[in-house]
Amino acid sequence: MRKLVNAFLAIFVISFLLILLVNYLNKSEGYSGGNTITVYNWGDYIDPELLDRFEEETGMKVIYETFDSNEAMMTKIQQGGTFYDVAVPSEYAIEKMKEEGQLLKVDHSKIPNLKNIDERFLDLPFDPGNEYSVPYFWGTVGIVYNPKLLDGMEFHSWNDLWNEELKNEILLVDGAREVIGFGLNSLHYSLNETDNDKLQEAKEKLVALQPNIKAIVGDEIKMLMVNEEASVGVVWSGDAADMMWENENLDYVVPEEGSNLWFDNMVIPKTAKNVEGAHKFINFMLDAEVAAQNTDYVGYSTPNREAMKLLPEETISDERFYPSPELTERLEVYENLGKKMLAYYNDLYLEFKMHRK
Ligand code: SPD
Repeated sequence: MRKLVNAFLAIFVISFLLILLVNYLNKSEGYSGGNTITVYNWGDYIDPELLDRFEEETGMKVIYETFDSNEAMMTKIQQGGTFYDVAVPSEYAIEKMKEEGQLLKVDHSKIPNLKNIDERFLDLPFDPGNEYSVPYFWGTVGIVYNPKLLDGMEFHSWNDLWNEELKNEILLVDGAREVIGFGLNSLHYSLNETDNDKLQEAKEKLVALQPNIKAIVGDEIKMLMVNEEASVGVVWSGDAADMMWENENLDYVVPEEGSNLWFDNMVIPKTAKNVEGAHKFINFMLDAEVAAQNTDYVGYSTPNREAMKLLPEETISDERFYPSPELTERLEVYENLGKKMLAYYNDLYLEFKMHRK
């Protein structure tokens, strides 16, 4: 009898532990392997229908998690304990992750749709030969504004944000490089500035902007601008395009001093559990029709030449989102400034944030 009780107890304990393990793995840290892949992407950055379609077409299950800054994404992956199969960092983050040995090389033979990508977006300095990354979307940083709420006011320069009439009107995207970046741009300095005096000057200038800042926000910036709860926002271009689709009073401008040109690419973290599945997902996202549908949904600019052929002419000829060569001349790509300098940018950003009323 005692043997039977012991056997029963052992089965009970083992089953309980198994349930705990499965729950833990399925929870939030990206469980993949077998027939599952885990994708780690920016918020509001994919048409959810495409995830369903990928699952239907491949029979795989997608676990999908989001982040709101490169810094948050890199910290999470670096801390370990995550098993993301695909992540979507921006250029300077890709360079840093590569340097730190956090990425696997992508196998181009498993991504035949790479041929759909326009050559302008391949072989860029942050990843020569696209050994570790494959283009997803690209864009700029600029000012979205609502002339209807601002008596027809227009924006041409970053310095227009300091206008006293804009008290408590401005929303800022919550990103250290973006905010310190436009502070630097407003002073005609480089977005990759490392000179301490210039960086301090930019931070002080941003502190002086505080009375005009209504809030520093994440993806909710779109809802606030669309609902006309704020009249000005510093945003990524595709979010502006999405807002303008919802509210035709809005306009977007890349200021004359210049701004940031950024590239978000898909990568496979070293800790991936389903490398085969990751390649399948990347290849799927590069299909012309899929990329066109995704572009139409999220509003960002696509690097996919074949997808562009399927998009309405008014989308791809809109120079606010597909900038002309003259405008592109004034844009600058973030460089990987090294661990210490990136941490310094973050510190300056925190100091600026601490001056909130
Ligand atoms: N809501 C999706 C935002 C994605 C924007 N990525 C921009 C990265 C700029 N460094």
